[in-house]
Amino acid sequence: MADAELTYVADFLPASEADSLLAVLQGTLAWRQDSIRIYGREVKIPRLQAWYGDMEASYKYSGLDMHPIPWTQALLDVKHACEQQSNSKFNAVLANYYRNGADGMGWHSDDEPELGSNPVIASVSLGQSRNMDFRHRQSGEKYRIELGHGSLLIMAGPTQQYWQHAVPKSRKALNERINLTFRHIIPRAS
Ligand SMILES: O=C(O)CCC(=O)C(=O)O
Ligand SMILES: [Mn+2]
Repeated sequence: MADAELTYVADFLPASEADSLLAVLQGTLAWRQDSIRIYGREVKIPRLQAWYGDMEASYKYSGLDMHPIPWTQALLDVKHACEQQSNSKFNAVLANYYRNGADGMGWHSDDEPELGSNPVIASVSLGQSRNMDFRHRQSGEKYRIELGHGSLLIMAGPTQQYWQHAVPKSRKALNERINLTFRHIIPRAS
């Protein structure tokens, strides 16, 4: 892919570790279904989310003010593994819980100002494999990759500047999937 820097590590977590992490996160994270305003109407987003991180990492996501909950040990362990693999530091994670094929995430880039330019984002996938689609903002060129159980996708360099990504809904009866996207939020001056 031109104008992108993507690394996919299929076997980032051994299957048994990925299995137990999925169960732990399912049972222990503070999952919530947020709403966004579209044309003045409150619409529930089609997935559950939870935002964890260092206190310095407050963040706006799709117009929502997200205040991080302090790290759990399970999240810290994955964070450290992601930091080693990507040679980067993270201070927050957005956890996404896709309950079935009717859950998904629309086209967007992770290009909020709090992430700075050329952010490194480490994205761990657990459970049901789901597709991630990429679409180049200028050329419209498209790519699809499948994000498997225990995998890591690192997005870096100009990826967010030139490409949008999405997790499309599916009419198939899909099982649940948890995704963790580790980010580095530039602390706000206050
Ligand atoms: O679920 C995924 O793999 C993608 C999540 C994502 O793009 C995000 O949280 O910004
Ligand atoms: Mn994203």
